[in-house]
Amino acid sequence: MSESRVYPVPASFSDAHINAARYREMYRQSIDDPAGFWGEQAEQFLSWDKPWDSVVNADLTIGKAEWFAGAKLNVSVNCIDRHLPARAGQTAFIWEGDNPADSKHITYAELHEAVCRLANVLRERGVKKGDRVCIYMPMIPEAAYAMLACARIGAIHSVVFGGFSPEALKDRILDSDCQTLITADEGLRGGKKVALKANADAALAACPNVHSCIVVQRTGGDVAWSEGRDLWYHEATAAAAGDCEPESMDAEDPLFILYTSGSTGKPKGVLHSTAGYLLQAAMTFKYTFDYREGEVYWCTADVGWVTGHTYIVYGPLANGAISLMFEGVPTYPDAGRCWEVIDKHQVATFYTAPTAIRALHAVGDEPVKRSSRASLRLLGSVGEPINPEAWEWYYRVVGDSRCPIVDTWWQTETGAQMITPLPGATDLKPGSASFPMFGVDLALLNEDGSEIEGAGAGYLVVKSSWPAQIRTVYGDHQRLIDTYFSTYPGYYFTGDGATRDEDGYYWITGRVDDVLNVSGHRMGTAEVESALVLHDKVAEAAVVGFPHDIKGQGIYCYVTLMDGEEPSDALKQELVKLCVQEIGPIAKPDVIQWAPGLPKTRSGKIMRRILRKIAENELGSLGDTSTLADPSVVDSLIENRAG
Ligand code: 6R9
Repeated sequence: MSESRVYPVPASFSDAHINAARYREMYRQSIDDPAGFWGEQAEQFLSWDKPWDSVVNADLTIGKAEWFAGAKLNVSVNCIDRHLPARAGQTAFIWEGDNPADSKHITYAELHEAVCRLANVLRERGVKKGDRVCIYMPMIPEAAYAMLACARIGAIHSVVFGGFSPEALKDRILDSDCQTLITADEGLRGGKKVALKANADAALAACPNVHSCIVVQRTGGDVAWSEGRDLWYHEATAAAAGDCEPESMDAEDPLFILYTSGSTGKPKGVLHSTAGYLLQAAMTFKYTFDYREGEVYWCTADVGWVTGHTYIVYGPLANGAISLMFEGVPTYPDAGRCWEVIDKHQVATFYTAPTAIRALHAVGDEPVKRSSRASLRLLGSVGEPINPEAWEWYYRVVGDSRCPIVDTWWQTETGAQMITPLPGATDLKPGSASFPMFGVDLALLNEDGSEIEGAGAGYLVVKSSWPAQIRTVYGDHQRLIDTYFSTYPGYYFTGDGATRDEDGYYWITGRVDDVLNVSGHRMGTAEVESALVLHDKVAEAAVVGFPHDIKGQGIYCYVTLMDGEEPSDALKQELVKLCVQEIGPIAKPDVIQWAPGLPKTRSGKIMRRILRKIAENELGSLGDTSTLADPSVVDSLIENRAG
């Protein structure tokens, strides 16, 4: 667990927004007096149309969180309009295209105009407050305009990752009954085109309620057209007014839905509301990244994930920051791309995922050393546990042993960072997300639900409400309660395990449920299993994760065929294709093992623990197999272990 090395706060951060004493004082206040603390933050960070009647009204036993009741505000005004007097000509977004020759700056004034025009187009198409709008986009500024245009008129956006398949897109559109889709002709990633409009057309064939599909022209490639339903973004926005009256929203009105994987069933539409989410996004952005006026900040996430929502769009813009948005991939045209971009745009803060760090580490130091990176001040990590080797490389080679690393733990459901070092306050331990953020009241629980005091290992839970807390699972409030608030009544259950060392540092050990983390992307084992059993030759499938050098976790599938069906390589390929088709390329299985039988208890429950051990090749520690209906199944699986 504990790494021996500790990296103290560097002298260059002695004037940081938050130092160690300030962290302790603010953290204490935030826990002892949440209403006082968050009330002050709310005045400092946001502009309100109407003040609140009460700061917080929450009850975790029923999953209820209500923040700033009675208050009114608009998110797009907070992210754009209020900055205009001082920053109209300042860059809001730097866009770096897939092709290194393509980049541009978008000022706050330009952002305002673009968002207003699109908001007007949406209104003209009949989109009103509370309507759901699906956004299926490449990483282009219009993706952010679309989110902010929804926020401006009070529509609820649901961004679906541009790498998802038509099938996955369709499911998400239908689940929240989105009636408007914003997409592009094609995306461009690593020099390859992604057929977004064609995917959208395939999805929309099964979505009769979608009345409008707004299409950004990104590549100019040929697309099919549905008259009446489809409209070109550039034509519609050119004809719309450049000013748009914002909708004054209640603090608790929904801002967005974002689908994420759980351990069972279909993806959950995590719903976030307006004020609490924006406040915590804004506060964590400023303090975690010690953001200074005028600095260039770069988060490499896709806007299809929560990190892109909170730390490319809402957190930075609420602070009037300069946020870099990157269309491409870290290895195109070569593995030096990120470091080149850092020099090109004088990036001060670089926030990425361990999977990218490991992949770039694997290529060696040369592509890094080609660049200067003198502008860098701070590095960040998010999405999965970062192994100490990757941490050390990131620190020494990328950051020249000069830049602290903030390893930020949080979730789609938490909305904003929950555990993180603060660069001016926290001595760093490689691999530890360290301490809770302001207002985050954590505990570690034993299996029986009792709290662990001091050092120990257990289930990570949150003890009291935080402003950016998930409000509901769209259309299924009971699922919110069942998933997060029932396992340990009175607590929010994260689904993660963690240890706490003698100094109080938290070390996240990973999911304790049937959720995989593949390259930082969450995926339920059940989702992959459902895709596999769609094949008519497949009788049953069980999917587990196994350690993967680059991806963190790989996907290992045990597949039982129907009686009389013969295993073959061709069939394996069909199954791989099926997963990609149903979910997307991120769900591509790494290993498929034919399993004539699966280890089951006498009540028919698959013993995943055993399947995990076999996939991990930890055959010495299979544990008790005597409760299995047929223990010999295990021997046969071991004998035929794949990969
Ligand atoms: C923001 C985001 C959430 C899950 C979470 C945990 C893992 C995220 C981490 C981390 C260790 C970190 N996770 N950050 N594990 N250290 N710094 O990633 O949201 O996609 O919902 O994933 O990711 O397992 O439960 P999301």
